[in-house]
This record gives sequence, structure tokens and C-alpha cells, in this order.
Amino acid sequence: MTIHPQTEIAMRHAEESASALAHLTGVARHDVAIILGSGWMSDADRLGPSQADFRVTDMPHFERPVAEGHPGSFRSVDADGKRVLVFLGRTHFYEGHGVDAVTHRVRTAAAAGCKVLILTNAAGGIREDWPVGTAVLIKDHINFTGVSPLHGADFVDLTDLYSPRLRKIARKIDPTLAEGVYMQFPGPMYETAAEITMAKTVGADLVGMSTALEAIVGRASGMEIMGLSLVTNYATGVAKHPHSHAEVLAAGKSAAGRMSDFLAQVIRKL
Ligand code: 8IG
Repeated sequence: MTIHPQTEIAMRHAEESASALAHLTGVARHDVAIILGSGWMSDADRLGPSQADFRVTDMPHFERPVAEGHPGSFRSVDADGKRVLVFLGRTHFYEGHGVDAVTHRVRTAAAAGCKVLILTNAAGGIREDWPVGTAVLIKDHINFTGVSPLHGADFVDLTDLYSPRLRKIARKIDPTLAEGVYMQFPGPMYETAAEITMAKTVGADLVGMSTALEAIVGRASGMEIMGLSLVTNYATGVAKHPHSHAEVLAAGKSAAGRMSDFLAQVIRKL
């Protein structure tokens, strides 16, 4: 298959970013990449020692961060010899920079040598038995953004997109870990109650504004993928009151230590 010109550009940009990343961190190749979403960032130091934080905008081709609680930094963590590339925050589809901006971290991670990609997010929970603070392993997704992050006739297979091997590792560390289907909406508005009824009907357990587009490019780039959601609010209609971003940030902050400790264990077992 010939590579679509837009994919070629995205891959060249990723190579350029990866080369800047190696120069900034002094680490030529990384093994694992983690994208920390809201609710996952505040205790990132627990993942392992790192020299310093860098701004993604110190590399070419990265967009400036906009969402509150998304600093747009990254670090290289030494997890007992395993090199882990950690992005604090992501670029969202709703920022309007297009799918290549959304997936640029993923392509950069692949270009930097990463074979495993861990995607984390904060999400709205549809299931009443998952209170705020519940960590959920993503077992599959529904891409409801209406767009594809791939270009041209790139017929990528998405069977077992969220690696059964990695899910087994996660459940071994925490046998109580819930598993669910994540549905990515375009955002930035939260859903209506009717949309959540639809989401539930088509098999979603969680709703959010990220992750699915990134996972698709991760697969297309040959990486093994793990997805983790932290429920920071009940979805519309399930919730008894309106949503606020402050509430999401607070729920994330109180869970971040637990989430980082869990991720640290996962990394060491990969
Ligand atoms: I945090 O209820 C968080 N992100 N789409 N819906 C969507 N995204 C979210 C939600 C939610 N909560």
C-alpha cells in the first residue's frame, strides 16, 4: 500500500519531534509511552525518577495546551532501567487543530522507539455502580467523533485494540479493576441526557473526549495499547446535578496518587 501524503507528513513531523526529544532528554530511545490525562497528572513523580520536565512546545510540531489541568509538559522517567516517556496532558480533538495534532504524541512516541502505549483519561461514568474515583480498564472503544485519525486507504485492523496481554497484567496487579467500553465524543460540551441514553444503549460504559483517536494511531504505528479511565463524574442524566470542570479536577486530584502508584506497578511488570 502506498502511504498517503498526509501520513507521510505526520510521520516526518514525528521523526523530527522524536529527534528533538532525544536531544532534550539525552535519552536516545524510549520503551514505553504514557499519556496522562486529567486526574492522572498531579502525582506523576511516583512513576519513577526523572531529571526534569520539558514543554512539548520545546519540540517542533506540538500545539500549545489549552485545557485547564493540562500543562503540556513531558518527562523521561527511569523505571528500574525501563525508559518511560511521560506526557502530562494531551491535545484534544475539540481544540480544532485536526487529527494529526491530536495524535502527534502517539506518532512521536512510536518514532522514539516505544512499543507500549498507555493512554489515561478522566471520563464520565454511565454505570451507577461506578462511583467517582473508580478506575476502569478500557476493553474496547466506540469512536463517536465522526472522524478518522488515519489518511487514505489505510485499512488498519482494530481487533483486540486494547491489548489482552496488558489488561491481564493490570488485573493481576488489581483484581478488582473494572473493565468497560469507552466512547469518545467530539466535545467540548458534555452530553445531553438523551445522548447518554444512546451511549448506554449502544454499549458504552464511559464517555470522554479523548483516547480513541490516539489508540487507533497507536495500533497503526504497531504499538501495544492499554487504556485506563478514571471516573470523575457520573454522565449526564445519571448524575443528579450539572457538571463542572472544577469537580472533575478535584476528583482527579484526590485519586492521582493511587493512579500513579498503580501505573508504576504496571510499568515494572511490562
Ligand atoms: I472528566 O461526562 C469527563 N470528560 N464527553 N462526558 C464527556 N467527557 C467527559 C465527561 C463526560 N467527563
